[in-house]
Amino acid sequence: MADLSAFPITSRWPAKNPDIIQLYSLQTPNGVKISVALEELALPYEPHYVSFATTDQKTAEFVSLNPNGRIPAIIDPNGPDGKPIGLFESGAILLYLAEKTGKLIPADAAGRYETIQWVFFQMAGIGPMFGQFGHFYKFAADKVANNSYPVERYRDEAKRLLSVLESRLKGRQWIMGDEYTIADITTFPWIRGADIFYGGREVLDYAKFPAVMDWLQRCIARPASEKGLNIPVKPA
Ligand SMILES: N[C@@H](CCC(=O)N[C@@H](CS)C(=O)NCC(=O)O)C(=O)O
Repeated sequence: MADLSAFPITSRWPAKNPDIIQLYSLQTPNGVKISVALEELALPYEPHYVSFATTDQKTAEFVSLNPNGRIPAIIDPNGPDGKPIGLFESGAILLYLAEKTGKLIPADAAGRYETIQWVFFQMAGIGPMFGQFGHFYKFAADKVANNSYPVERYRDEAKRLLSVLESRLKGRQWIMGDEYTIADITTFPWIRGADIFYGGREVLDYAKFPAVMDWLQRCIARPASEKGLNIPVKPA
């Protein structure tokens, strides 16, 4: 049985089965990327619920794994050289899982880098810009009631990024063409999230991006991806 005692996070979230991947997460756009990937890969894993209501993500135990105090994070007891590895940053975790299994990423070098390029496009563009849009449009709307600039700034940038994605997806089934990859998995939860968490469908003109909308439905229609969107479940 793997010994995870070197990871203080396991004292707050004990591993029932320390031989499988431990996931520390919540059903947010960044969090579900990892449960979606793990479900698609059919890898055994143990999800742990990190509650924002009790700021679990800022506790000493959580920060010992991710000094940035944000979900998602994982421990893989069977990391490189068979040793346990802890990882944070959703893009890094997705790349790790894809390389570990040789799945969800093309085998050829050019396709691999092209996929990584689109993963970075989400990580550096869609995630931060959509996140700021959601902040000002929904969560801090009262703080900018007298200043329309923050919402306009991030709304327009989010729409610009959607138009880049629209061009890429026109005539393609997935971001990388015929293969469903970590580029899709890192991106679709954000497009879905801006609608269901921020109520941004109209203000972001979703109807003007039909290729993105059709692709989003294809992503969600995948049984493993759909399952991953609902993990981790809040403990009773
Ligand atoms: N770049 C990071 C961003 C992680 C992130 O912002 N996670 C959010 C949830 S989607 C979070 O933990 N927020 C809680 C907080 O900021 O305290 C990643 O992709 O893993």
